Formats: sequence, structure tokens, C-alpha cells
Amino acid sequence: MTEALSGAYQTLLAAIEAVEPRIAQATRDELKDQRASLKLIASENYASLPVLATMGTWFSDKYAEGTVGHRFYAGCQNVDTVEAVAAEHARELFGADYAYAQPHSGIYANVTAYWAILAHHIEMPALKEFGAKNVSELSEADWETLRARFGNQRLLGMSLDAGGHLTHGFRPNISGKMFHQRSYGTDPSTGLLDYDALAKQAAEFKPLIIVAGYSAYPRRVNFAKMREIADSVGAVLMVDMAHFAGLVAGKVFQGDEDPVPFADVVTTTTHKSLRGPRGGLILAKQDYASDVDRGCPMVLGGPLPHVMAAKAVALAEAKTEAFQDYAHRVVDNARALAEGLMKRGGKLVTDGTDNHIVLLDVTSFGLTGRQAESALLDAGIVANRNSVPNDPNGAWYTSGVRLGTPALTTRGFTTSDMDEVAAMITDVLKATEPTVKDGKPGKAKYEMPAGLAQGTQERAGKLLDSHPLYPGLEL
Ligand code: DSN
Repeated sequence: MTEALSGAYQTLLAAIEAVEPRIAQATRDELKDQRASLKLIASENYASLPVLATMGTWFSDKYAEGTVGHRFYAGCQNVDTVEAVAAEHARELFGADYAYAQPHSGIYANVTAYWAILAHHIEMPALKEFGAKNVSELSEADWETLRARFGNQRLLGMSLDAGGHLTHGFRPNISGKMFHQRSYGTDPSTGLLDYDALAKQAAEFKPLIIVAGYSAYPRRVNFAKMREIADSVGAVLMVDMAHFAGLVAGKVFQGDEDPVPFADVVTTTTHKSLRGPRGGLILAKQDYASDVDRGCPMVLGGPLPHVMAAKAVALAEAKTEAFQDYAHRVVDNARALAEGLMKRGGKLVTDGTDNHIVLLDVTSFGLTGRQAESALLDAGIVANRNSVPNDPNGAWYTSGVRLGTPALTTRGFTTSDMDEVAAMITDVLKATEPTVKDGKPGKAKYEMPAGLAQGTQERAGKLLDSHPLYPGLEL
């Protein structure tokens, strides 16, 4: 199949080349670069060729605002099929009451979920109180009352430097502006979530919504405990599983570690560990289904039918045993990477991992995250700098590098390959020095011994060659 798709891609690229050769060339170069580097960005992956191919069709041309069978545009019968199939796969895969495949990205999924929760808990009761069927019927005075209520709700989410996400109430983000927000952190001595401290904070703050989930926390979360805490203060529990949706789909996270049975609303992206197209998805308990269904026009514009189609294909892939095996190998590989780093002197936040993320504190190498990220990139290792809890270097320079195994596991990397990757990372970081100016080490510039970057790229090349990306695809 790859050979046939290879021919199809060559034909498509030739067609693009005839219109804008620079884009055809950039597309070829991107594949070349992705093939030639060790991709350790924890939020990236490699979607299958069927998933990628599904995005390149005429579904892109269709407007379909509304919901399945209830559109504001004509001629949406095939989009209805696409959206219904994507939602059906999502419900079955995750055991959810309801699924909404329209969000264009993780942030749109979260903002849609927030407004759905506000609609459920604030707008609907107010409409009843004021005797109106919808907001357009409200008098000016009642509308102002409702607007004030919308603006006075409380959100409690994990802080960015403890591993939370911008959309969990970070003040510069819309989530931090829409709500009165507070953040919970991790235990300063262990880096782990402290459920007792969180319960205390929730009891004092009394939020409408508690958000669980993370983008840089290398451990599992007990969602049964999160539910208990939410119930103890009458809060809605929303879980953002964008990072670990693939581990839920692949049945690595089960029981108390599976958010779906415990959360009122679950949001995710579809392109990280889930390995689908770039996009978002919302799952919800039946109670919230009609509120989330109002995502368009409440927050979203027209859905992207070509991306919803690709979500359906990726979700079908995620239902297979092969995907379950993949998800388990992602975690085995992260453990192997963590152990490989620690045995070579690397200091990890929480001293290890039990998901797909490893958070390396690079101050033990005398570097900032920015210097470490750049030195690793020179050596062909792509990872992103990241804050560590209470980071002394702030969010720009940072003290950490976040590493993730979903992408390399897709290429077929094994635990012994990950040990070699750990050796390459520590060899590069041990040999890299911050540039000293006026007797003081800087935070951005660095020096590497001659030949180290090239030598590491060659070392990485051997591993990459033994696990080709899209084998048979020749452009
Ligand atoms: N940008 C994603 C990540 O890297 O985790 C989150 O939005």
C-alpha cells in the first residue's frame, strides 16, 4: 500500500509544483527533515498515510455549520456521515456517552467545553429564572445580570510551571481572563500532585470547574480522587487529556487512571499520542451533550470536514490491537529513556516517568533549557525547552527540556534504542558549556566541542535508518 500511496503523493506533489514550486519543495524538505532527526517533542507524532491522505480532499471545500442532520448549509449529507462516524468511533473507543468531533484544535476544544459548562450551569438556570427561551429574549437588565454571572465564575487548574496548560487558567490566556482563576501546583519536595493540598485549596476557593490534565507532568493522575475532590465542593470536573489520549485509547490508563468514567467533560487533541490529524475532540456525560453540541455557533465557526474525516480514520486505527501495543511501548520507551538519563547523571522532575513524558532538569548540566534545546537541535535531537516547577529561569529560558516518546515509538524504536538516545542526549549536554560574558554565564548562547554535533547526527542517523519513517514513500 505504501508503494501505491508513494506514487499518489508524487503525482500530487507534481501538481502542487506546477502552481507553487516553493511549497512543493518545502513539503519534500519537511519529510526529509522529519526523517533525519530524533523527534522527541512530547506533543508530536507521525500520522499514518491514510490519515494524512484523508485530509487532502474536497471535504475541505464544504461549509457545515450546525450539527449532524441539523445544518445551517445545504448539501451536508456526506459531512453528516463523516461527523457521525468520527463521533461513533470516539464514543466506542473511549466508552463515552457523547462525542463532539468539531473543535479545530485543543484550545478550541477547551474554550468550547468551558462555554458549554457555563451554558449548563449559568445560562440555562438564568433563562429559566428570567422566563426566556434563549438569550435574545432577555431584557437588557436581565442580560447584564447574566453577563455579570458569566464573568464571575471560578476555575481551578494546574499551574503552567507544574505541568498544566495555558488553557487551564493561565492569566495571559483567554481561560485566565474569562474566569477568576487559581492554580494548583505539585509537592515541592517530590514534584508530584498533592491531592490533599488540592482538596484543601478547592474547599477554600470553591471553583465552578476543576481542570485536571497536563502537558508537562511525567506521572499518571488518579481521576477517581479528582472526582472526589470535585464532588466535595460541588465542582464540575473537566479533564484535558490532550497529551495522554493515546494512552487512554490504548488501554494503558485504565481504572482510576482513565478520566472518561469520572469527568463530566473530557477534551483532547487528536494529533499527539492519539496519532491522528491536528484537531480537537470533546467527550461528555449525557447531561452536557446538548450544551457541547452548541459549540458551533457558540465558539466555533464552520467545522473542518476533511479533518473530521481524518479523525474518524485515526480513531478507527486507535481501536486496533496494534494501537494498544503501540501505546504500551510508548510508556516502556519513556521509562527506558528516563532510566538511561538518570544512570548517566541526568536529574528528572519526579525522578522518573510513568507516562510518555520525561522532564529533564538541565541545570544539573549547568545549562538553561534554551541552551540545552539549541545544543540538542544542532545534534539532530528535536525536543522543546520547558519550565520545571518553580523555575528560577522563567518561562522563556527555562531550566528543563521536555522529552516524549510517542513519535519515535511510531517509528519502531525499542527500549534499547531509547537507552542509546539517552546516551546521546547526556553526551551532548555534558559537553555543552554556557558562553561566559563579563565573567558570567549567559542564558542563551553556548559552546559545543568541534565535531560533537556532526558526530551525534551520524550516531542518530544509524538508529533512524534502522527505523525508517513511511518506508517506501519516495518523493
Ligand atoms: N503545544 C502543546 C504541547 O506541546 O504540549 C500543547 O498545546
